[in-house]
Amino acid sequence: MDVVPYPPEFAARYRAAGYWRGETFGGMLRDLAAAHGERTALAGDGERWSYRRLDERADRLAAGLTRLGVRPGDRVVVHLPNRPSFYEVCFALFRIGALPVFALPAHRAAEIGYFCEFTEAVAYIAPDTHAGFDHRELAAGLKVPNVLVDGDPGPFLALDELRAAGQLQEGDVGVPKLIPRTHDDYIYSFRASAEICGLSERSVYLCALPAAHNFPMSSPGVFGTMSVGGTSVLAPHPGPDACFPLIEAERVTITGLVPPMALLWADSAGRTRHDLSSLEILQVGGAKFTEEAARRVGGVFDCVLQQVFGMAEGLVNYTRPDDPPEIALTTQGRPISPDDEIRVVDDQDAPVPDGEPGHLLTRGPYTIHGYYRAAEHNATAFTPDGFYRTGDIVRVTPGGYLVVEGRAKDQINRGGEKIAAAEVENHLLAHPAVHDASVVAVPDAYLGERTRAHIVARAEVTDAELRAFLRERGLAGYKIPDQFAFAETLPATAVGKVSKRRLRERT
Ligand code: OOB
Repeated sequence: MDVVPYPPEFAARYRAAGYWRGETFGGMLRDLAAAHGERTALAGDGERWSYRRLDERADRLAAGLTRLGVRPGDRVVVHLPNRPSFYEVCFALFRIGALPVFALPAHRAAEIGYFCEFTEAVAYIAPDTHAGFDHRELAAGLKVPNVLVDGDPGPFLALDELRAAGQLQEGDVGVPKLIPRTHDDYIYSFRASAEICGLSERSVYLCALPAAHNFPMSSPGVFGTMSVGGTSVLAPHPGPDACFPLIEAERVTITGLVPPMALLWADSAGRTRHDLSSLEILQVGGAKFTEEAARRVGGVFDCVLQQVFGMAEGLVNYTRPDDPPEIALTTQGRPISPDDEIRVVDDQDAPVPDGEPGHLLTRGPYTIHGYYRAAEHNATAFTPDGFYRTGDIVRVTPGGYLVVEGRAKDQINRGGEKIAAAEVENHLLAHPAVHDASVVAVPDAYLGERTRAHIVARAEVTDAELRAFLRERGLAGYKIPDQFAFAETLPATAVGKVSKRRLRERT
Protein backbone atom coordinates (compact mmCIF):
# COMPACT_ATOMS: atom_id res chain seq x y z
CA MET A 1 0.00 0.00 0.00
CA ASP A 2 1.50 3.35 -1.06
CA VAL A 3 -0.49 5.55 1.30
CA VAL A 4 -2.06 4.44 4.59
CA PRO A 5 -5.53 6.03 4.61
CA TYR A 6 -7.23 7.40 7.71
CA PRO A 7 -9.40 4.56 9.07
CA PRO A 8 -13.00 5.14 7.85
CA GLU A 9 -14.43 5.71 11.35
CA PHE A 10 -11.86 8.48 11.96
CA ALA A 11 -12.44 10.08 8.57
CA ALA A 12 -16.19 10.08 9.30
CA ARG A 13 -15.60 11.70 12.69
CA TYR A 14 -13.32 14.42 11.28
CA ARG A 15 -15.92 15.19 8.60
CA ALA A 16 -18.77 15.25 11.11
CA ALA A 17 -16.76 17.65 13.31
CA GLY A 18 -16.42 19.99 10.33
CA TYR A 19 -12.62 19.72 10.13
CA TRP A 20 -12.65 18.05 6.74
CA ARG A 21 -14.91 19.82 4.31
CA GLY A 22 -14.02 18.14 1.04
CA GLU A 23 -12.35 21.35 -0.02
CA THR A 24 -9.40 21.21 -2.45
CA PHE A 25 -6.51 23.59 -3.03
CA GLY A 26 -7.73 24.22 -6.56
CA GLY A 27 -11.20 25.16 -5.35
CA MET A 28 -9.80 27.26 -2.52
CA LEU A 29 -7.74 29.37 -4.92
CA ARG A 30 -10.73 29.82 -7.23
CA ASP A 31 -12.80 31.12 -4.30
CA LEU A 32 -9.94 33.40 -3.19
CA ALA A 33 -9.63 34.88 -6.66
CA ALA A 34 -13.37 35.59 -6.61
CA ALA A 35 -13.33 37.13 -3.13
CA HIS A 36 -9.97 38.94 -3.15
CA GLY A 37 -9.16 39.18 -6.87
CA GLU A 38 -6.95 42.27 -6.89
CA ARG A 39 -5.42 41.90 -3.44
CA THR A 40 -1.75 40.92 -3.37
CA ALA A 41 -1.34 37.22 -2.67
CA LEU A 42 2.43 36.98 -3.14
CA ALA A 43 5.30 39.45 -3.20
CA GLY A 44 8.90 38.42 -3.68
CA ASP A 45 11.77 37.98 -6.10
CA GLY A 46 10.83 41.30 -7.71
CA GLU A 47 7.25 40.25 -8.45
CA ARG A 48 3.78 40.99 -7.06
CA TRP A 49 0.93 38.66 -7.88
CA SER A 50 -2.72 39.23 -7.05
CA TYR A 51 -4.98 36.30 -6.20
CA ARG A 52 -6.47 36.55 -9.68
CA ARG A 53 -3.05 36.43 -11.31
CA LEU A 54 -1.99 33.42 -9.24
CA ASP A 55 -5.24 31.66 -10.15
CA GLU A 56 -4.83 32.38 -13.87
CA ARG A 57 -1.19 31.37 -13.93
CA ALA A 58 -1.93 28.14 -12.10
CA ASP A 59 -4.62 27.38 -14.68
CA ARG A 60 -2.31 28.01 -17.60
CA LEU A 61 0.51 25.99 -16.12
CA ALA A 62 -1.90 23.16 -15.27
CA ALA A 63 -2.99 23.08 -18.91
CA GLY A 64 0.64 23.03 -20.08
CA LEU A 65 1.54 20.26 -17.67
CA THR A 66 -1.47 18.24 -18.76
CA ARG A 67 -0.40 18.61 -22.37
CA LEU A 68 3.02 17.38 -21.35
CA GLY A 69 1.35 14.24 -19.99
CA VAL A 70 1.17 14.91 -16.25
CA ARG A 71 -1.86 13.00 -14.94
CA PRO A 72 -3.81 12.77 -11.66
CA GLY A 73 -1.78 10.84 -9.10
CA ASP A 74 1.55 11.49 -10.83
CA ARG A 75 4.40 12.59 -8.58
CA VAL A 76 6.44 15.69 -9.41
CA VAL A 77 9.54 16.68 -7.43
CA VAL A 78 9.39 20.44 -6.72
CA HIS A 79 12.76 22.01 -5.88
CA LEU A 80 12.09 25.74 -6.03
CA PRO A 81 13.29 28.54 -3.74
CA ASN A 82 11.14 31.26 -2.16
CA ARG A 83 9.55 32.90 -5.18
CA PRO A 84 5.95 33.26 -6.39
CA SER A 85 6.33 30.50 -9.00
CA PHE A 86 6.75 28.00 -6.14
CA TYR A 87 3.04 28.47 -5.34
CA GLU A 88 2.00 28.65 -8.99
CA VAL A 89 3.56 25.20 -9.45
CA CYS A 90 1.86 23.88 -6.28
CA PHE A 91 -1.58 25.04 -7.35
CA ALA A 92 -1.09 23.87 -10.95
CA LEU A 93 -0.21 20.38 -9.71
CA PHE A 94 -3.12 20.40 -7.24
CA ARG A 95 -5.51 21.40 -10.04
CA ILE A 96 -4.39 18.42 -12.09
CA GLY A 97 -4.58 16.14 -9.05
CA ALA A 98 -0.84 15.46 -9.30
CA LEU A 99 1.26 15.20 -6.14
CA PRO A 100 4.08 17.64 -5.44
CA VAL A 101 7.04 16.06 -3.64
CA PHE A 102 8.68 18.97 -1.83
CA ALA A 103 12.47 19.15 -1.71
CA LEU A 104 14.33 21.79 0.29
CA PRO A 105 16.67 24.18 -1.54
CA ALA A 106 19.66 22.68 0.31
CA HIS A 107 18.96 19.20 -1.07
CA ARG A 108 21.43 17.94 -3.66
CA ALA A 109 21.81 15.02 -6.09
CA ALA A 110 21.68 12.33 -3.39
CA GLU A 111 18.31 13.45 -2.05
CA ILE A 112 16.77 14.56 -5.35
CA GLY A 113 17.86 11.38 -7.13
CA TYR A 114 16.26 9.36 -4.36
CA PHE A 115 13.00 11.33 -4.42
CA CYS A 116 12.70 10.96 -8.21
CA GLU A 117 13.37 7.24 -8.25
CA PHE A 118 11.48 6.26 -5.12
CA THR A 119 8.32 8.13 -6.11
CA GLU A 120 8.73 7.28 -9.83
CA ALA A 121 8.30 10.98 -10.44
CA VAL A 122 7.27 12.10 -13.93
CA ALA A 123 9.03 15.45 -13.61
CA TYR A 124 11.58 17.48 -11.67
CA ILE A 125 10.92 21.24 -11.43
CA ALA A 126 13.83 23.51 -10.50
CA PRO A 127 15.24 26.98 -11.02
CA ASP A 128 18.07 27.41 -13.54
CA THR A 129 20.54 28.47 -10.88
CA HIS A 130 20.01 29.40 -7.27
CA ALA A 131 22.51 30.63 -4.66
CA GLY A 132 25.38 29.80 -6.99
CA PHE A 133 24.19 26.25 -7.72
CA ASP A 134 23.27 25.12 -11.24
CA HIS A 135 20.21 22.89 -10.97
CA ARG A 136 20.45 21.94 -14.64
CA GLU A 137 23.70 20.13 -13.92
CA LEU A 138 22.01 18.22 -11.13
CA ALA A 139 19.07 17.46 -13.44
CA ALA A 140 21.37 16.05 -16.13
CA GLY A 141 22.16 13.12 -13.84
CA LEU A 142 18.56 12.33 -12.87
CA LYS A 143 16.48 9.42 -14.09
CA VAL A 144 13.27 11.36 -14.62
CA PRO A 145 11.17 11.69 -17.79
CA ASN A 146 10.82 15.49 -17.68
CA VAL A 147 12.97 18.31 -16.35
CA LEU A 148 11.18 21.68 -16.17
CA VAL A 149 13.19 24.80 -15.49
CA ASP A 150 11.95 28.06 -14.02
CA GLY A 151 14.26 30.42 -15.94
CA ASP A 152 16.84 29.63 -18.61
CA PRO A 153 16.18 25.96 -19.39
CA GLY A 154 19.50 25.00 -21.03
CA PRO A 155 18.86 21.59 -22.67
CA PHE A 156 15.55 21.15 -20.81
CA LEU A 157 12.03 22.54 -21.06
CA ALA A 158 11.20 26.02 -19.74
CA LEU A 159 8.18 26.47 -17.47
CA ASP A 160 7.55 29.59 -19.54
CA GLU A 161 7.00 27.44 -22.59
CA LEU A 162 4.39 25.42 -20.74
CA ARG A 163 2.73 28.57 -19.45
CA ALA A 164 2.58 29.97 -22.94
CA ALA A 165 1.09 26.67 -24.07
CA GLY A 166 -1.57 26.68 -21.77
CA GLN A 167 5.31 17.53 0.64
CA LEU A 168 9.73 15.66 2.44
CA GLN A 169 11.09 14.96 5.25
CA GLU A 170 13.90 13.21 7.00
CA GLY A 171 13.08 10.01 8.83
CA ASP A 172 15.26 8.17 11.29
CA VAL A 173 16.39 5.48 8.86
CA GLY A 174 18.90 5.44 6.05
CA VAL A 175 16.79 7.31 3.52
CA PRO A 176 14.38 10.24 3.81
CA LYS A 177 10.72 9.37 4.35
CA LEU A 178 7.95 10.90 2.30
CA ILE A 179 4.90 12.25 4.05
CA PRO A 180 1.62 11.95 2.15
CA ARG A 181 -0.77 14.71 3.23
CA THR A 182 -4.32 15.10 1.90
CA HIS A 183 -6.14 18.23 0.77
CA ASP A 184 -8.70 17.79 3.56
CA ASP A 185 -6.24 17.37 6.39
CA TYR A 186 -3.76 20.00 5.25
CA ILE A 187 -6.37 22.65 4.51
CA TYR A 188 -7.90 22.06 7.94
CA SER A 189 -4.51 22.45 9.62
CA PHE A 190 -3.67 25.81 8.06
CA ARG A 191 -7.19 27.24 8.33
CA ALA A 192 -7.26 26.40 12.02
CA SER A 193 -3.70 27.78 12.41
CA ALA A 194 -4.72 31.05 10.77
CA GLU A 195 -7.58 31.32 13.23
CA ILE A 196 -5.33 30.63 16.23
CA CYS A 197 -2.95 33.35 15.05
CA GLY A 198 -5.82 35.76 14.42
CA LEU A 199 -4.96 36.24 10.74
CA SER A 200 -7.18 38.31 8.47
CA GLU A 201 -6.96 39.85 5.02
CA ARG A 202 -4.93 42.63 6.69
CA SER A 203 -2.21 40.16 7.65
CA VAL A 204 1.18 40.22 5.95
CA TYR A 205 3.17 37.02 6.43
CA LEU A 206 6.89 37.00 5.79
CA CYS A 207 8.08 33.62 4.47
CA ALA A 208 11.65 33.72 5.76
CA LEU A 209 12.34 29.97 6.01
CA PRO A 210 12.41 27.75 2.88
CA ALA A 211 8.91 27.75 1.35
CA ALA A 212 8.88 23.96 0.98
CA HIS A 213 9.10 23.41 4.75
CA ASN A 214 5.90 22.65 6.60
CA PHE A 215 6.34 25.51 9.10
CA PRO A 216 6.32 28.45 6.63
CA MET A 217 3.97 26.53 4.34
CA SER A 218 1.14 25.83 6.74
CA SER A 219 1.69 26.92 10.34
CA PRO A 220 -0.11 29.14 9.36
CA GLY A 221 2.50 30.10 6.78
CA VAL A 222 1.75 31.16 3.23
CA PHE A 223 -1.24 28.84 2.74
CA GLY A 224 -2.82 29.90 6.04
CA THR A 225 -2.36 33.55 5.07
CA MET A 226 -3.89 32.89 1.66
CA SER A 227 -6.85 31.13 3.25
CA VAL A 228 -7.97 34.47 4.73
CA GLY A 229 -6.97 36.65 1.76
CA GLY A 230 -3.81 38.11 3.32
CA THR A 231 -0.49 38.88 1.64
CA SER A 232 2.67 36.77 1.79
CA VAL A 233 6.10 38.23 1.25
CA LEU A 234 8.86 35.84 0.18
CA ALA A 235 12.38 36.45 1.51
CA PRO A 236 15.40 35.07 -0.34
CA HIS A 237 16.90 33.90 2.98
CA PRO A 238 15.99 34.27 6.66
CA GLY A 239 18.86 36.60 7.69
CA PRO A 240 18.07 40.03 9.17
CA ASP A 241 19.77 41.76 6.21
CA ALA A 242 17.20 40.28 3.83
CA CYS A 243 14.19 40.32 6.15
CA PHE A 244 14.37 43.63 8.06
CA PRO A 245 14.04 45.80 4.91
CA LEU A 246 11.10 43.62 3.77
CA ILE A 247 9.36 43.96 7.16
CA GLU A 248 9.61 47.74 6.88
CA ALA A 249 8.65 48.02 3.22
CA GLU A 250 5.72 45.58 3.32
CA ARG A 251 4.56 46.27 6.90
CA VAL A 252 4.91 42.60 7.78
CA THR A 253 2.68 41.50 10.69
CA ILE A 254 3.78 37.90 11.30
CA THR A 255 6.72 35.64 10.53
CA GLY A 256 8.23 32.35 11.67
CA LEU A 257 11.86 31.53 12.48
CA VAL A 258 13.97 28.69 13.85
CA PRO A 259 15.65 29.41 17.21
CA PRO A 260 19.19 30.25 15.98
CA MET A 261 17.76 32.75 13.51
CA ALA A 262 15.54 34.29 16.20
CA LEU A 263 18.66 34.89 18.30
CA LEU A 264 20.43 36.46 15.33
CA TRP A 265 17.42 38.73 14.72
CA ALA A 266 17.42 39.73 18.38
CA ASP A 267 21.10 40.70 18.15
CA SER A 268 20.56 42.73 14.97
CA ALA A 269 17.29 44.37 16.04
CA GLY A 270 19.12 46.55 18.55
CA ARG A 271 21.28 48.11 15.84
CA THR A 272 18.92 48.21 12.89
CA ARG A 273 17.66 51.43 11.37
CA HIS A 274 14.71 49.55 9.88
CA ASP A 275 11.25 50.02 11.34
CA LEU A 276 10.05 46.66 12.66
CA SER A 277 7.04 48.07 14.52
CA SER A 278 4.48 46.43 12.20
CA LEU A 279 5.35 42.97 13.59
CA GLU A 280 2.51 41.62 15.72
CA ILE A 281 3.57 37.99 16.10
CA LEU A 282 7.04 36.46 16.01
CA GLN A 283 6.81 32.67 15.81
CA VAL A 284 9.72 30.46 16.80
CA GLY A 285 9.78 26.71 16.23
CA GLY A 286 11.39 23.75 14.52
CA ALA A 287 13.78 23.06 17.38
CA LYS A 288 13.81 23.61 21.11
CA PHE A 289 13.65 27.27 22.03
CA THR A 290 15.15 27.32 25.49
CA GLU A 291 13.65 29.56 28.13
CA GLU A 292 16.80 31.64 28.23
CA ALA A 293 16.76 32.20 24.47
CA ALA A 294 13.03 32.94 24.54
CA ARG A 295 13.54 35.59 27.24
CA ARG A 296 16.31 37.19 25.24
CA VAL A 297 14.27 37.36 22.04
CA GLY A 298 11.04 38.29 23.82
CA GLY A 299 12.79 41.20 25.50
CA VAL A 300 13.85 42.73 22.20
CA PHE A 301 10.78 42.58 19.98
CA ASP A 302 7.74 44.59 20.87
CA CYS A 303 5.27 41.93 19.74
CA VAL A 304 3.77 38.61 20.75
CA LEU A 305 6.26 35.78 20.91
CA GLN A 306 4.71 32.47 19.88
CA GLN A 307 6.28 29.02 20.20
CA VAL A 308 5.46 26.48 17.51
CA PHE A 309 6.19 22.80 17.99
CA GLY A 310 5.20 20.96 14.87
CA MET A 311 6.14 18.15 12.55
CA ALA A 312 5.64 17.51 8.85
CA GLU A 313 3.77 14.31 9.77
CA GLY A 314 0.98 16.44 11.22
CA LEU A 315 0.59 17.59 14.84
CA VAL A 316 1.32 21.27 15.41
CA ASN A 317 1.25 22.98 18.82
CA TYR A 318 1.05 26.71 19.43
CA THR A 319 1.18 28.96 22.41
CA ARG A 320 -1.85 31.20 21.95
CA PRO A 321 -1.38 34.94 21.34
CA ASP A 322 -3.51 35.78 24.39
CA ASP A 323 -1.69 33.37 26.72
CA PRO A 324 0.19 34.97 29.62
CA PRO A 325 3.77 35.71 28.41
CA GLU A 326 5.16 33.12 30.84
CA ILE A 327 3.53 30.32 28.80
CA ALA A 328 5.26 31.39 25.58
CA LEU A 329 8.58 31.59 27.42
CA THR A 330 8.40 28.17 29.06
CA THR A 331 6.30 25.83 26.89
CA GLN A 332 6.07 24.68 23.28
CA GLY A 333 2.32 25.21 23.07
CA ARG A 334 -0.75 23.02 22.85
CA PRO A 335 -2.31 21.22 19.87
CA ILE A 336 -4.34 22.94 17.17
CA SER A 337 -7.37 20.69 17.41
CA PRO A 338 -9.59 19.48 20.25
CA ASP A 339 -9.38 16.15 18.39
CA ASP A 340 -5.59 15.93 18.46
CA GLU A 341 -4.97 12.97 20.74
CA ILE A 342 -1.81 13.10 22.83
CA ARG A 343 -0.32 10.14 24.68
CA VAL A 344 2.83 10.33 26.76
CA VAL A 345 4.20 6.84 27.38
CA ASP A 346 7.20 4.92 28.72
CA ASP A 347 9.41 2.51 26.76
CA GLN A 348 6.68 -0.16 27.02
CA ASP A 349 3.99 2.19 25.62
CA ALA A 350 2.34 2.45 29.06
CA PRO A 351 1.12 5.95 30.03
CA VAL A 352 3.45 7.82 32.39
CA PRO A 353 2.01 9.59 35.47
CA ASP A 354 0.62 13.08 34.76
CA GLY A 355 3.33 15.68 34.29
CA GLU A 356 6.14 13.14 33.89
CA PRO A 357 8.26 13.09 30.73
CA GLY A 358 7.73 10.31 28.19
CA HIS A 359 7.51 9.49 24.49
CA LEU A 360 4.97 11.60 22.64
CA LEU A 361 2.49 9.62 20.54
CA THR A 362 -0.22 11.41 18.58
CA ARG A 363 -3.23 10.82 16.37
CA GLY A 364 -5.64 13.36 14.96
CA PRO A 365 -7.40 15.06 12.06
CA TYR A 366 -4.21 16.11 10.23
CA THR A 367 -1.61 13.55 11.31
CA ILE A 368 -0.66 10.81 8.84
CA HIS A 369 -1.21 7.12 9.54
CA GLY A 370 1.79 6.02 7.49
CA TYR A 371 4.71 7.20 5.35
CA TYR A 372 4.53 6.82 1.58
CA ARG A 373 5.47 3.32 0.32
CA ALA A 374 7.02 2.31 3.62
CA ALA A 375 5.02 -0.64 5.02
CA GLU A 376 7.95 -2.06 6.96
CA HIS A 377 9.00 1.22 8.54
CA ASN A 378 5.37 2.11 9.29
CA ALA A 379 5.04 -1.01 11.44
CA THR A 380 7.36 0.57 14.01
CA ALA A 381 6.79 4.29 13.35
CA PHE A 382 3.08 3.97 14.25
CA THR A 383 1.26 2.06 16.97
CA PRO A 384 -1.23 -0.64 15.91
CA ASP A 385 -4.07 1.79 16.70
CA GLY A 386 -2.65 4.49 14.45
CA PHE A 387 -0.71 6.81 16.75
CA TYR A 388 2.41 8.35 15.22
CA ARG A 389 5.54 7.85 17.33
CA THR A 390 7.01 11.34 17.16
CA GLY A 391 10.35 10.39 18.69
CA ASP A 392 10.08 13.41 20.96
CA ILE A 393 10.25 13.26 24.75
CA VAL A 394 7.70 15.64 26.26
CA ARG A 395 5.81 16.39 29.43
CA VAL A 396 2.37 17.94 29.69
CA THR A 397 1.81 20.85 32.08
CA PRO A 398 -1.34 21.00 34.24
CA GLY A 399 -2.71 23.55 31.73
CA GLY A 400 -2.31 21.05 28.87
CA TYR A 401 0.78 22.62 27.28
CA LEU A 402 3.62 20.47 25.97
CA VAL A 403 7.23 20.97 26.99
CA VAL A 404 9.79 19.24 24.77
CA GLU A 405 12.41 17.63 27.00
CA GLY A 406 14.46 15.84 24.38
CA ARG A 407 14.36 13.39 21.56
CA ALA A 408 14.52 9.61 21.41
CA LYS A 409 14.89 9.37 17.64
CA ASP A 410 18.29 8.99 16.08
CA GLN A 411 18.10 12.38 14.49
CA ILE A 412 20.16 15.54 14.79
CA ASN A 413 18.31 18.84 14.92
CA ARG A 414 20.80 21.33 13.53
CA GLY A 415 19.05 24.63 14.17
CA GLY A 416 15.78 23.23 12.83
CA GLU A 417 17.32 21.28 9.96
CA LYS A 418 16.73 17.60 10.61
CA ILE A 419 19.48 15.12 9.82
CA ALA A 420 18.91 11.36 9.99
CA ALA A 421 22.12 9.97 11.46
CA ALA A 422 21.74 6.69 9.57
CA GLU A 423 21.58 8.47 6.23
CA VAL A 424 24.92 10.20 6.78
CA GLU A 425 26.44 6.99 8.21
CA ASN A 426 25.45 5.09 5.06
CA HIS A 427 27.24 7.61 2.89
CA LEU A 428 30.35 7.56 5.08
CA LEU A 429 30.46 3.76 5.01
CA ALA A 430 30.62 3.92 1.23
CA HIS A 431 34.15 5.37 1.54
CA PRO A 432 36.76 2.61 1.15
CA ALA A 433 38.84 3.89 4.09
CA VAL A 434 35.89 3.88 6.50
CA HIS A 435 35.45 0.72 8.53
CA ASP A 436 32.64 2.04 10.72
CA ALA A 437 30.91 5.36 11.26
CA SER A 438 28.49 6.72 13.81
CA VAL A 439 27.00 10.19 13.65
CA VAL A 440 25.74 11.92 16.79
CA ALA A 441 24.68 15.37 17.89
CA VAL A 442 26.97 17.57 19.97
CA PRO A 443 25.49 20.51 21.86
CA ASP A 444 26.08 23.89 20.27
CA ALA A 445 25.30 27.28 21.75
CA TYR A 446 24.14 28.72 18.43
CA LEU A 447 22.47 25.90 16.50
CA GLY A 448 21.34 23.83 19.48
CA GLU A 449 23.05 20.81 17.97
CA ARG A 450 25.81 20.16 15.49
CA THR A 451 26.89 16.83 14.03
CA ARG A 452 29.98 14.88 14.88
CA ALA A 453 30.97 11.78 12.92
CA HIS A 454 32.90 9.15 14.87
CA ILE A 455 34.98 7.19 12.40
CA VAL A 456 36.87 3.92 12.69
CA ALA A 457 39.22 4.05 9.73
CA ARG A 458 40.88 1.08 8.04
CA ALA A 459 43.22 3.21 5.94
CA GLU A 460 44.65 6.70 6.11
CA VAL A 461 41.93 9.31 5.58
CA THR A 462 41.39 12.93 6.65
CA ASP A 463 38.23 14.80 7.58
CA ALA A 464 38.74 17.06 4.54
CA GLU A 465 38.75 13.99 2.28
CA LEU A 466 35.59 12.63 3.90
CA ARG A 467 33.83 15.99 3.56
CA ALA A 468 34.77 16.19 -0.12
CA PHE A 469 33.61 12.59 -0.60
CA LEU A 470 30.18 13.33 0.89
CA ARG A 471 29.85 16.44 -1.21
CA GLU A 472 30.72 14.49 -4.36
CA ARG A 473 28.03 11.97 -3.49
CA GLY A 474 25.61 14.86 -3.71
CA LEU A 475 24.69 15.09 -0.03
CA ALA A 476 23.06 18.36 1.06
CA GLY A 477 25.59 20.68 2.70
CA TYR A 478 23.80 20.84 6.06
CA LYS A 479 24.17 17.06 6.43
CA ILE A 480 27.96 17.11 6.11
CA PRO A 481 29.35 16.52 9.62
CA ASP A 482 30.63 19.62 11.41
CA GLN A 483 33.26 17.58 13.24
CA PHE A 484 35.07 14.32 12.75
CA ALA A 485 36.56 12.18 15.51
CA PHE A 486 38.74 9.19 14.66
CA ALA A 487 38.90 6.24 17.06
CA GLU A 488 40.03 2.60 17.24
CA THR A 489 36.58 1.33 18.18
CA LEU A 490 33.05 2.55 18.81
CA PRO A 491 31.48 1.88 22.23
CA ALA A 492 28.87 -0.89 22.27
CA THR A 493 25.60 -1.43 24.15
CA ALA A 494 24.70 -4.63 25.96
CA VAL A 495 23.25 -6.13 22.80
CA GLY A 496 26.22 -5.04 20.75
CA LYS A 497 24.71 -2.00 19.03
CA VAL A 498 26.84 1.10 18.83
CA SER A 499 26.11 3.05 21.99
CA LYS A 500 25.25 6.52 20.80
CA ARG A 501 24.70 7.54 24.39
CA ARG A 502 28.32 6.75 25.23
CA LEU A 503 29.53 8.33 21.99
CA ARG A 504 27.77 11.55 22.94
CA GLU A 505 29.68 11.51 26.23
CA ARG A 506 33.03 11.36 24.42
CA THR A 507 34.58 14.76 23.98
C1 OOB B 1 8.99 21.13 12.03
O1 OOB B 1 8.79 19.99 11.30
P1 OOB B 1 9.92 18.90 10.96
O2 OOB B 1 9.19 17.76 10.34
O3 OOB B 1 11.04 19.53 10.22
O4 OOB B 1 10.53 18.44 12.36
C2 OOB B 1 9.74 17.89 13.41
C3 OOB B 1 10.59 17.70 14.65
C4 OOB B 1 9.77 17.41 15.88
O5 OOB B 1 9.42 16.05 15.97
C5 OOB B 1 10.74 17.85 16.97
O6 OOB B 1 11.74 16.89 17.17
C6 OOB B 1 11.39 19.07 16.38
O7 OOB B 1 11.29 18.91 14.98
N1 OOB B 1 10.70 20.33 16.76
C7 OOB B 1 10.82 20.94 17.97
C8 OOB B 1 10.04 22.11 17.88
N2 OOB B 1 9.48 22.17 16.65
C9 OOB B 1 9.90 21.07 15.99
N3 OOB B 1 11.49 20.59 19.08
C10 OOB B 1 11.40 21.43 20.14
N4 OOB B 1 10.67 22.56 20.14
C11 OOB B 1 9.98 22.94 19.04
N5 OOB B 1 9.26 24.09 19.05
O8 OOB B 1 10.06 21.39 12.56
C12 OOB B 1 7.82 22.04 12.15
C13 OOB B 1 6.67 21.81 11.41
C14 OOB B 1 5.58 22.67 11.51
C15 OOB B 1 5.67 23.77 12.36
C16 OOB B 1 6.82 24.01 13.07
C17 OOB B 1 7.90 23.15 12.97
